[in-house]
Order: sequence, then C-alpha cells, then structure tokens
Amino acid sequence: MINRGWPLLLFLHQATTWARDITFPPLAPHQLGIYGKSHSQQPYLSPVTPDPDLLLEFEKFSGLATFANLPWVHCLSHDDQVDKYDIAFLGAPFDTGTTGRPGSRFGPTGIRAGSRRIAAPFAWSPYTHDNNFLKWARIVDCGDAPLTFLDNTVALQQLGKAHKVVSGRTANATEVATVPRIITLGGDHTTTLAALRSTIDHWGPVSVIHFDSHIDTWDPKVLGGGFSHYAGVNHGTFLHIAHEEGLILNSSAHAGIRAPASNQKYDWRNDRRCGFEIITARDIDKIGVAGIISKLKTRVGNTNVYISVDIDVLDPAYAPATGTAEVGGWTTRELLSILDGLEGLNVIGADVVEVAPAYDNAGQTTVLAASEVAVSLMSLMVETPVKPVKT
Ligand SMILES: [Mn+2]
Repeated sequence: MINRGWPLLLFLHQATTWARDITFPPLAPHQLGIYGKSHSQQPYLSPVTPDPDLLLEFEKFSGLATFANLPWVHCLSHDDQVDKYDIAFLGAPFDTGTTGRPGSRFGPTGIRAGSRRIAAPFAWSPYTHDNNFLKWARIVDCGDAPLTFLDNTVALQQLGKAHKVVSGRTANATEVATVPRIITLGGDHTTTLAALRSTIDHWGPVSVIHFDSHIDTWDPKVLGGGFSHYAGVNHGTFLHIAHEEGLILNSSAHAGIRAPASNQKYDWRNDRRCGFEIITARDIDKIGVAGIISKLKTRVGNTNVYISVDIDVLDPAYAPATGTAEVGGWTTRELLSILDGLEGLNVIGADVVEVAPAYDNAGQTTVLAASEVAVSLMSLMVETPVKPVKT
C-alpha cells in the first residue's frame, strides 16, 4: 500500500528547508563559512566545493563586499529568516540634509570598499594582542536601510524604523547582552537623529560623544529653518533637535571642533544649553591624546554613551572625501588612539558619517580611515557589554 502522505510531507519539509536557506544576494563562500553555527570555531571551508586540491576558502577580495568581510544578514526580513546577531552594521545612504558637498549617500558602499582588507581571521591587534571579531559577539552587516532620496522626512522615518527593527530583535549571546547594538555607516550627519530616536527605546537618554569639526547643535532658526521647518532638519541641526526631543543627556561632549559659528555668542550658548562641552581640535596640542581621553571619560562618567564620528573631524589631508571639510584637524592615528582609549565606556550605539567617496583620492584615504574608525567603535562595544534600561 502506498502511503500518499509521505511525498507531500517530504515536499513540505524540503520547501521549509529551502525557504530557510535562501540567501539573496548570493553570499561568497567565506561569508557563509566564517560564521557558521559556532562562528569562531568554524574552519574556513567552502560549502560549495570541498575539494582538497583546489580550495575555494576564505579570500578577502572575493564575493560581494560586506563591511570587514562580515556575514550579510537581511536584518529587515521576517524574524524566522534572520540569523541572530549582537552587533550590526547598518548603512544609511542619505545625503539630502547636507549643507556642503553632497555624496555621502554612497558612504556605506565606500566604507565597505575601504574595509576589504579587514577580516576576522586576520584581525589580531598589534596593540592589545586581542581579536574583537572573535569574542562573544556575533557581528554582522545588515546592508543598507532602504531610504527614499526624494523626501528627507520620509527617509528619516524609514531609517528610524529600520533602527527599531534591527535593535528590536533578541540578541544572539543573550547571556552577555540582550539587545543588539548598531553601528551606522553614513550617510550625512542627519542620520544620527534617526538612530537616537531609536536608542532611547532601549537605553533611555544617552550622552553623545560627538567627534566633528562642527558643533551640529545649530538652532534651526539659525541654520536652514529660516526657509521652512523641513529645511531646518539637517546635518547641522540634528543635535539641537535631539536635545529638544529629550534624547540626549547634558553630559555630552564635542571633540575636534574648529569650524566657526554664525554669530559671536548665541551658537555657543545654545550649544551648552543642548548639553555639550567643547574640546577643540587644538586642545590636543596642549593636553595630548591622553588628556582628550581623560576629559571625555570624565564628562560622560558611567552614563550610556552614543559615539558619533563625523569623518570631517580628521584633517582633509586624512579625510578629503567629506561634505564640509575643515582644515586643521586631527590625524587618523590620533583619532584611532582616542577612540581606543575610550575602552570601558557603555557604548550603546555609534556611527561614522559624512563619508562622500566621490571626493576621495586614488589611494582611498578617507574610506580606509572610516573603516578603521568603525572597527574601533565595534571594539568598544565588544569590550563592554551593556544592559538595556528598558526592554
Ligand atoms: Mn557633522
């Protein structure tokens, strides 16, 4: 007697399996191989051709580009189709809130291109002899949030929703930290507002450590808002708006400031009112890298911290590819030393923004710098797991 149920059951089983196995866009073998079921223990064997004579194993420059060759996860898909993660890179291709040269909508793509030499198996630090890619955290690249490039209001709402979805899932290593943390690859600086509108859900109001040559707390009445409310939400006003919305604490700090204000007193007073202390670019000549680190750590104490790095904090010699470049900035080494020196802070979210690759040089100076900045931000998150205020 033929059991007619079996073929159907087999078909259903296979259909379920196929649905779970669909990966689009197709991943390079190494992207599937590095982080399998137990990611740090996986051998780098190709799942496609396990041929010992001609291995198709991990190679940094093959496959589609993810940040630092991390596995790609479609973080905006349905729960049952998303592998768990603890730290997620999320691109924000948005540049219509910029007041200078546009082009940072290509920032996420550019930073990924700059990160192609970075990969988990070859990421042992010469300074700490540690490898933060291979510790407790499962770190992934979520690709970019789909953002309209024709309406800033809608795009920022889309980005905010993407942040809420990506940070709203249960983390992978729940015994360490329950809420996934996001590192945004920008995108102009307005994108930070969408991130902060999401971080408050889990972490409450946060101190912002804002690396930038500009204060970005401009009152919309001063910058753009004179034209329309719509124009008042831009990459120079987002921190003012974040303050007004109660998203940030009065223990925030700027680092690397050197751009002029639009008036003698109001902008600076307004900046203090928004909760910021200023560390100027030239302060490093007086107090050094250690002094900057100490000031920042003292300022934020043990509050939850969001670190936002506008790549224009670097001198244009080190980061020419940005929208509003200001000369007289820090070197890449100084910035990386300062970031790594912030170890121990409760970093709940971070970004590196204002990378506009069209203005980069043939040596990719800016995107190389932005990639390393992103790795340093990721390392701070791995070094210090943080418990959410709300769940
Ligand atoms: Mn900025």
